[in-house]
Amino acid sequence: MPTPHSRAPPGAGRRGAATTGLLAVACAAMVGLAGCGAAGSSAAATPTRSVTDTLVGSADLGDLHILDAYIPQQSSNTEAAAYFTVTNSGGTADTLTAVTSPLAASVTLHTTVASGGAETMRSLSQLPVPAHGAATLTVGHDHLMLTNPVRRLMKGQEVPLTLTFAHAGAVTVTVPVVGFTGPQPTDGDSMPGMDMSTHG
Ligand SMILES: [Cu+2]
Repeated sequence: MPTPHSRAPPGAGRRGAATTGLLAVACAAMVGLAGCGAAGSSAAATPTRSVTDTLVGSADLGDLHILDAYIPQQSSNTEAAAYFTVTNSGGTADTLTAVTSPLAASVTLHTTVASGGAETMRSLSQLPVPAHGAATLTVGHDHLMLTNPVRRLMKGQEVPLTLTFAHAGAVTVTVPVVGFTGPQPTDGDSMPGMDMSTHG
C-alpha cells in the first residue's frame, strides 16, 4: 500500500529527514511492535533488553562518546528502532544532524509525543548534544528509525550506523541487534496490513 515511506525512493529519506520535522504520524497501531518502541503503554509491550543481552555498541569522536547503542530485534520487515546515548565531555555544544546505515534505506530521528491520550511519532531534523551534557535515545522517547533494512535485523547481527555531528564530524558505531522481551510475532511477518505505514 502506498505510504510516505514506500513512495520515497531508496535514499530519499536521508535528504528528507531535515524537511519532515513537522510531520506528525500516528503510532497508535504500533502497540506491541518493536519497530517503533513508542506506543507501548505497558511494560509488556515495550521492547526491553533481556538480561542476557549485554552487547552494546560504542564509539568515541573527540569529546563525544556514543554509548549503549543497541537495536531491538525487529518484529517488522520494514522498520527497526535504534537507541544510544551521546555524552559530551567538552565545552562546545554539538548537534547530531544525520544518521546513515548501509543496511537501511533511510535512518531518521524520531521522538514520541503524547497527544490527547495517544502517543504519536514526530520526526526530528536534529538532536542537540549540550556541552558537558548528553543526549539519550530511549524507548518511548527519542529514537532512530531504520526504514526498509536490506534484510530483516535479527538478534546477533551488527548494524553500522554513521552519525554525523555539526561540529565533531562523523563516526561509525557498530550496533548490535539484541533480543527483547516484548510480544513477538509467531511467524516471519505477522500482522499484515498493520505494518509501519502509519509511521512517518
Ligand atoms: Cu519512530
